[in-house]
Amino acid sequence: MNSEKLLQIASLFAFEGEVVSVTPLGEGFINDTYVVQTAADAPNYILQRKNHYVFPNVPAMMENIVAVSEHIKRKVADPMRQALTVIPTHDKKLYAEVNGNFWAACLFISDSKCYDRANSTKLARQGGAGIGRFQTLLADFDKPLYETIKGFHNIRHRFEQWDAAVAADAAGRVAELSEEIGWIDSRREQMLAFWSLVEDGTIPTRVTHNDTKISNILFDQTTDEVLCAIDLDTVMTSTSLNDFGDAIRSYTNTGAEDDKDLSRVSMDLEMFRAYAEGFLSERKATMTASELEWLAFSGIYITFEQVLRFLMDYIDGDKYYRIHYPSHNLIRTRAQYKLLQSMEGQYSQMQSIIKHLS
Ligand code: GN1
Ligand code: MG
Repeated sequence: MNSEKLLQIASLFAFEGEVVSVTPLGEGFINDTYVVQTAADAPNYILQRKNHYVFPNVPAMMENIVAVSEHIKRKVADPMRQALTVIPTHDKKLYAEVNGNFWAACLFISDSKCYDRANSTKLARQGGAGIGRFQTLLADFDKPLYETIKGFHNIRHRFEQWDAAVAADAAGRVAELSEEIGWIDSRREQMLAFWSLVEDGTIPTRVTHNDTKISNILFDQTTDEVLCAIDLDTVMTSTSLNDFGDAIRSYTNTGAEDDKDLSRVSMDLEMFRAYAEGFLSERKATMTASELEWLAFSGIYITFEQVLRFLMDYIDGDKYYRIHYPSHNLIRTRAQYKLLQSMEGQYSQMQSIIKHLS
């Protein structure tokens, strides 16, 4: 999008100071994100075009984000840096609708940094503590949250979508994917059995982030402590295990999420231990026995779900995730599958680590 258009959109929001530039930021798969630079002493901002295909009800999603952020702000020492501050439009809306696209803005948090990969066990421990704290801060949040993506981490729902996608074969790719499709089908019963424990209440639900990969977390520039979870688009009620599992999928991977060299991809057990230590230091006291029992499995569950979602999008013809080349979703599928196998191979060690820590 050209910079004049972006400046025009930025002018709809109640920013302090004169906007001098709007430039792209980061590698999100879903939304388009920009930094809004302002003149002199005024703060900078984040401007996002929310993906309307992925999030059908952006206004309701923005209400979730504000409600959760205000709740957190009331409890933390530095509310402007430890929670998101949504900036409304001049006419006091939480979003601007421009030619059918939805835009939203928030304050750019100062002295913060973001990582694409976890580079030390210290960072993993901080990340785990940060998400544990996020869940603890929201433990008494009692307003209903809108379900921004239906059945987001619900594998029963995902299998329904999967069966429909394979049957439709929209991009004509199913015939060449029998091996990969087998990876999904062979684990169907196991994954549904886990999810039925959430459905029957054996595993409780709470307010959760649902997209805890490391690039969605802001760390303090100097201390590397977690400041704030950003990307609150998927804050919803779900099992808190999903936040742990999705982070394990991200922090422990010795390769990239879309690594073409599968020999680089595996789960680093020391990173697993460190993330678990951090997470449990905040959450242990409030977790049920069933949550602790299934905590290690949640890494496997979310990584499996990610294999399914990348492959399903490839089968669908690449409609959901942003891709950089035609086979990108297939490459992502294979790399995440390699990670899944590595987790499955180390599952008993993961379980003993959790047992030892809890
Ligand atoms: C997407 O929005 P982003 O890039 O943080 C996706 C996650 C996936 C992730 C894979 C709303 O996250 O669920 O795990 O890509 N978010 C949505 O990296 O689908
Ligand atoms: Mg996201």
